[in-house]
Amino acid sequence: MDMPARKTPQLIDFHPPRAEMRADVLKGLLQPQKEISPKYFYDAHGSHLFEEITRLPEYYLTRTEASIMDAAVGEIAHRVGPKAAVIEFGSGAGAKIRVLLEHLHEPLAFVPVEISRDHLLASAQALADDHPQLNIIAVCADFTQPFELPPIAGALRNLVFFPGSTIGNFPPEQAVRLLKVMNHAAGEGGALLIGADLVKDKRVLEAAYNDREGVTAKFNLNLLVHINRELHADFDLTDFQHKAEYNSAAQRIEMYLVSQREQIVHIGDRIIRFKQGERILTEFAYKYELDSFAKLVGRAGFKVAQVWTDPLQHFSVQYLVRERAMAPVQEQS
Ligand code: AVJ
Repeated sequence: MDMPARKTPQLIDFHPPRAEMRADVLKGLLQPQKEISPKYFYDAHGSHLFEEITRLPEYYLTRTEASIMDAAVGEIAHRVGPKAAVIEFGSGAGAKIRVLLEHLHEPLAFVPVEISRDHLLASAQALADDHPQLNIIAVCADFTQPFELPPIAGALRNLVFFPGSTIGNFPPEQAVRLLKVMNHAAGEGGALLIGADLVKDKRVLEAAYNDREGVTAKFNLNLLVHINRELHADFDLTDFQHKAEYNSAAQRIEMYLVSQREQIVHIGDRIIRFKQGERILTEFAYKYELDSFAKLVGRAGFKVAQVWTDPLQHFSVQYLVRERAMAPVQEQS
């Protein structure tokens, strides 16, 4: 039997060069509060560890969002209407888009935007095999910076999809800046379907980021492995410890790597000094109240049209319509 010709998705590659990562990491480590961006968690092993996190009993986010999506996808498809182009920011392994694409009415195009090229290509190819009629344009880019989206002929609406509460990684000012990029991507008449984690009992939150198996600790420490490999650094993993705590005043989980002793680390030809107990900030995970989230997205020209939550109100999936056009703002660096 003849196999049908396999369509290969188009790739648009804006992958940032290594020099950019080096400058960014050094800049963060030279601040009084040392920090490394959570976007560097996601090398191949880090992406694999994150997949493992999503299956942990304590990590309620992914499975709660999936159950909300399962219940809401009919209403979502109705709101989106036919012949939409779906643009997913940070598509990862591409698991979340499937339920949406299966329920949308004749979706025209799917544009995954993802910094990990391997993940992007593998998931785009798998989707192309299952949806031969769908125009798939894979964009390899750091979506925290404005980037050029390919034009999609014939789409009646753009739907930006940003699941997983990845928005929680960004402090309010940065979140608004990113939402403006999404506003621009959504375009005239467009919408944003976004997953946002909600404020809840501190014990539930802290358990989700301090799992008993220690997978989150491995995920956090793998950041240093990634930097060692990519930037010729010599972080010793046994000299740093994972820490995650909920800051109730700021309504966010803060994740750190804590130096276990006074030490010196080399990054190429640069030297970084650590005191004992000094912490590198590696991630924020903001948690929201529904009204403060509505205010946040309002600053980026979006209006909340519908919110779906789970019975325990642990997580929310929100359909935002673009009310006002917003120009994306380039980061000052
Ligand atoms: C991918 C940003 C949603 O904040 O829960 C999981 C990443 N970090 N465990 C989150 C993460 C530690 C995750 N987000």
